[in-house]
Formats: sequence, structure tokens, C-alpha cells
Amino acid sequence: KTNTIPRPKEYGPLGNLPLLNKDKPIQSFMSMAEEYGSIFQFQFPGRVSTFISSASLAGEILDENRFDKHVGPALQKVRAFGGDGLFTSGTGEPNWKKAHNILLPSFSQQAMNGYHDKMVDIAGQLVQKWSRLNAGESVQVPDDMTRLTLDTIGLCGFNFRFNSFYREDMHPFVEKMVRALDESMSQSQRLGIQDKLMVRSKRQYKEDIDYMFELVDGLIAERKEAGDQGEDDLLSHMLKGVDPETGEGLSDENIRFQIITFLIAGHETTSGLLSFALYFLMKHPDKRKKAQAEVDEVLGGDTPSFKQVKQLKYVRMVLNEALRLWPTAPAFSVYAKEDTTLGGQYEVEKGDAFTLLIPELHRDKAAWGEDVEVFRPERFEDPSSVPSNAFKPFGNGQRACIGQQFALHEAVLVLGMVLQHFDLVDDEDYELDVKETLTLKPEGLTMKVKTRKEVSVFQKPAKEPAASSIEE
Ligand code: FDE
Repeated sequence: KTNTIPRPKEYGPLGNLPLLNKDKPIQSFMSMAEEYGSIFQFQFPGRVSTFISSASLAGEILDENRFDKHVGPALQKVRAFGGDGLFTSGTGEPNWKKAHNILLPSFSQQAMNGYHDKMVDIAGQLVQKWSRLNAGESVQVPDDMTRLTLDTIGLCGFNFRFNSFYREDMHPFVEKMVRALDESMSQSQRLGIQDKLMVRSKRQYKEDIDYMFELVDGLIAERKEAGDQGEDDLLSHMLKGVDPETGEGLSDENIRFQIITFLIAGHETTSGLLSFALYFLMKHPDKRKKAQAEVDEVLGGDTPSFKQVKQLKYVRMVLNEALRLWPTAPAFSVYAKEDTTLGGQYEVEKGDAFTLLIPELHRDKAAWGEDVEVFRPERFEDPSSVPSNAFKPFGNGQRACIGQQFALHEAVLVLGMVLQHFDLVDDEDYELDVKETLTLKPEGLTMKVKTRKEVSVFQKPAKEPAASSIEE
């Protein structure tokens, strides 16, 4: 009793391609899931993709005994600059496990304690910029969040200052990286013949990649020349680290790929997360006030300590709820390790790939209830009541996001500081437009930030010594 997986109607050699909004593929697939159900197939010219979006089917494809991460067509393209870095390598490639082992301690809670002051440094630059705006000026949220997250990963990762808050435009690295990501995504959607004709984009692509390699190789070379000055950042961990399993370190080439990976993964996703969280708080003043009450209680007028960040529970719930509705890394794929059956009715062959459509999984009514479209951070009040296999913003199992603690510590700190200092005003009646690159962000989000006067945050005495300690 095997069934065939539902599919939309096909258009000859183009397959289902005409049904796809190329600028918003994820949102197209979300509407298809509404129409065809929690498992459906999409025929690209020359290949088929199968999308999953219910918690029950997710429970199956997230079983690491049966399925493993698939480096699909889009990720294959990103390998042109991510190489065999953590994000774009297969679990079976030697450098995945080696780098995973070497880098895990750099993302532990203890390591976060070491990055905290650097994160505060950059968050402080954001708060300063916003407090110096004139009355009529509004904030370009995604731009400033990108400045913040790029500078944070640069400083914590490589002791490099992009100094994005001191420039009118983004650092050239951002422009080139965004264009290269864009091109790799377009390439994976183009027909073979179309792709061959894109001579100019391809030349640009190569230039962009060469620029990234040069900048990063320069960072590595400088550090090696200067020798170990006691830096405690990702780069020093990668240069010194030895994999306990193989006794080997990482090659310079692999370190380059890891740095590019962290710069991409560590800033686009986190800046999207912060932008969506600010969007939701701007649209929901009741939730913003609740978050501010917590911030006033925990922080008062202090610059947040490591320990205080851990106490901002509601702020963290707000971030989780933003990640539920708009997970900024919206999909990942797995392949079957052996022949198997899915949902008791679909036959699966070894090697078959499945893509988890995360924003749609996060709207599974069977798991979350009827009010899935409502922004309600209180769902995350009690961690044990979060439905299982229904919340996967950071991926799954051993291939889950290694930067999760990093991203969350940074995001809680920044959102906490913003709420401590500002009210968020929807001055332009912003209407959500979710832009897709490899990640999601609220395109063109602007807001006014009003310095808070009602709370005398700068007078309240510090509630505890500034020294931070590790809790978890
Ligand atoms: C990863 C990740 C994931 C998975 C993917 C797949 O599976 O394919 C996801 C979903 C994610 N990630 C998500 C996210 C979100 C956010 C906000 C983030 N993320 C952030 C971050 C930061 C950093 C630094 C990072 N991130 C990183 C990373 C890495 C390296 C990876 C890979 C891992 C392995 O090993 O595989 C990831 N991330 Fe993330």
C-alpha cells in the first residue's frame, strides 16, 4: 500500500517551475504546502524536491539513524566559497568531524562568557548611534542589525573590526558576500543553458569570491606572523586546536572556509532574527512593555553582565517566537541512509532527499494549536510544553547549528539593551515584506526609536556586582 507523494500540475519540460516565485521560493513552497499538504514534491527542470512540513513527518526525517544531512544543490553552489567548511560539508567528509570537534569548545557556554564584553562593545555602538538621532529620523532596522552582527562575529571570531557603524555603506565584504550568495542561489535555479549564458554574473561571482578569500587569507596570515598574543577567539582556537580523534589540526585552506562560513552563517541569520523580533515588538506594544518590565527589573540602568543576560527569560521567549514565525534559516535537507517507508505509506529509496520547510513546520496546527499565526511569546514559557519535532530553527542533531548559543546570547543582549533604552514606534505603518536570500529578513523595515524617559534607568543602582559568572 504505497502511495504517491502529491505534486502540483506540471508544465512540460519546465516541470513545476512556473509556479515558483523566484524571488520568494520559500514563501511559494509554504503556500504549496497549504494546498498540497505536509508532504509534496516539486519538479524542477531535471530534479525533484520533496518538502516536509508536519511535526509527525519531521519526527521521522530527523531520526539520525535513518537520515543524515544532505548537501543539496543550493549548498553545493555555496561550496564555491564555503568549501568544506562546517555548513557545506557532508557528515562523512573528514573535515566536518575534525572541525566540529575542534570548534565545539569555542561555542560552549563558557566560551560565551569570554565573548560577552566584545558583544557589549558592539551593542553599545548601536545604542549610541540610535540615541544620537534627531527627532524626525528613523532607523533602517535590517541595515543596522547587519552592521551589528557582522561586527560582532568579526570581533569575537577574528579580533577584526569591520567598524560598520562608522561607515555610510556596508563594509565591501558584505556587498560581495551578499552578491555571491545571491548568484549561487540563482545558479541553482537556472536551467543549464541559461546558466551558461550568464557570463557577466559569473565574472562578477569570481571577483567577489576572490575578494573574500583575499580578505580572510590576509587575516590568517597576519595572525600567524604576529604570533600568539593570547587572543581568545575562533581564529586562535582554529590555529591551535587539535582534533582529539585524529590528532590533527585544520589546514589554512580549511580555516579560510570556516571563517567565511562563520561570517555568513553568523551574521545574516542573526541580523534577520533581531530584525524580525524588533518588527514583532513594534507591532505588539503590549509584549514590548512586558519585555521592558523584565529588562527594567533585571538590568535597571546597568550595562548587562553575562549573568543578567541569562536572566532575561521573556526577551528570550520573544526571540523564540520570532524564530517560530520567521526562522531566518528557513530550510535544510536530509537524505535517507537506507531504503525505508515514510508516514507508513510512502516508499523511500536510499539516497532520496527531503527538505524540511521550517516556517511551515512552525505553523503545524496539530502541534501548536489553531493560533499559529499569532505572535505569542508565552508559548515558550514552559520549555516542556514546546511540541516535539515542531520547533527546529537551529536544525537538528549533530548537524544542528554550532552557533546557537552564540546567536542567542548576542540577540538577547542586544534586544535587552535596545528595550532598556528605547520605545519602538511604527511611524510608517510598515507592512511586512519577507525578503529571501539564503536567509529571510523583513525587507525595508523602518521604525522610530524614542529614548525612554518614563523609566529613570540611569539612576537605579546596580543590583549586583558587575562581575559575571557562569550559570548553565
Ligand atoms: C548550522 C545551522 C543550521 C543547520 C543547517 C543544516 O542542517 O543544513 C541551521 C538551521 C542554523 N544553523 C540556523 C541558525 C539560525 C541562526 C540565528 C544561526 N544559525 C546563527 C549562527 C551563528 C553562527 C556562527 C552559526 N549559526 C554557525 C553555523 C554553522 C557553522 C553551522 C553548520 C554546523 C554543522 O556542523 O553542520 C550552522 N550554523 Fe547556524
